[in-house]
Amino acid sequence: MSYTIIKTETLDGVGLIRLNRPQAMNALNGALMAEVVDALQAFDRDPDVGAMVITGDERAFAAGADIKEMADASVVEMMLAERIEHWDRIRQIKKPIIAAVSGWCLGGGNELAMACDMIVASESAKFGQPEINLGVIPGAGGTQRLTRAVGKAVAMEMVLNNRTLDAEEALRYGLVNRVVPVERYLEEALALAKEIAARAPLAVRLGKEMVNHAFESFLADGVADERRAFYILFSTEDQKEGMRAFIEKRKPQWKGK
Ligand code: DAK
Repeated sequence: MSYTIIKTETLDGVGLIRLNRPQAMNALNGALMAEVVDALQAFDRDPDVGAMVITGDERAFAAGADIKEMADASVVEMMLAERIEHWDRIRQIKKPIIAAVSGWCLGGGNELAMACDMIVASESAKFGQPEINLGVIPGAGGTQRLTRAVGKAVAMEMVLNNRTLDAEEALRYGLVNRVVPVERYLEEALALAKEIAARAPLAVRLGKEMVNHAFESFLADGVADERRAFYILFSTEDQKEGMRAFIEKRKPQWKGK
């Protein structure tokens, strides 16, 4: 399969996926997400691949879902959009996925990193859930996985007040596995993936499944509730204003309705 937005290759038993929309800070539009999921599924089926790495570029892992794509969407359009299923499909991937993160890792970008099994961060990585600036909340597991990863106190600040974590804070709070100099973050993630890829495949598969089981008990309910809450915000004037203001590069005027 050839892709137009992502780049893929296989290195020493590791499937590498590079998000490649640098002009948009790797914002996750529907087409990009479809390619990511397709590549993950292909690597998951490939007997020569034991683990995967998803990365962006030095400036941005991904700056979130594509605001320009969803700014004018209605509740119904958001609910019916195929991109929603992409996130569920990522959860079905059986082999381990490591996110190699540098630069901005925001909104849906942070949710994609958290949907992976481990995160290797460069010293320049910055993690956040800035949806509140757009008049919405995280809609792809952000409120749920983030809270389990960093705890309630930090998650509340990130979700309600756009607190951004630098790489060292993210390490301290348990969001990432390790922090390395920017020149080495991808190399480090690939080396970690290669080590895991060389381990007993079935044990790795069940190990991943069981750790996620512990992490995700009751998560499905939370994600479903979060999704409904996310849709509801698309019926507010503040969502339209928040996203329009971003595109027009001005401060939003909140109305609380
Ligand atoms: N969407 C679309 N375009 C984006 C973008 C985004 N998220 N982030 C950046 N860009 C574009 C900018 O518009 C700009 O494009 P041009 O103006 O050049 O055409 C280009 O990338 C470069 O960005 P900047 O000029 O802004 O670059 P700076 O270095 O000044 O700032 C920044 C970098 C990352 C701090 C800034 O771009 C920024 O604040 N970006 C927005 C971050 C954000 O708000 N992210 C959250 C988006 S909402 C769901 C699944 C997922 C989601 C929801 C539901 N379901 C399954 C239900 C996720 C929602 C979100 O992620």
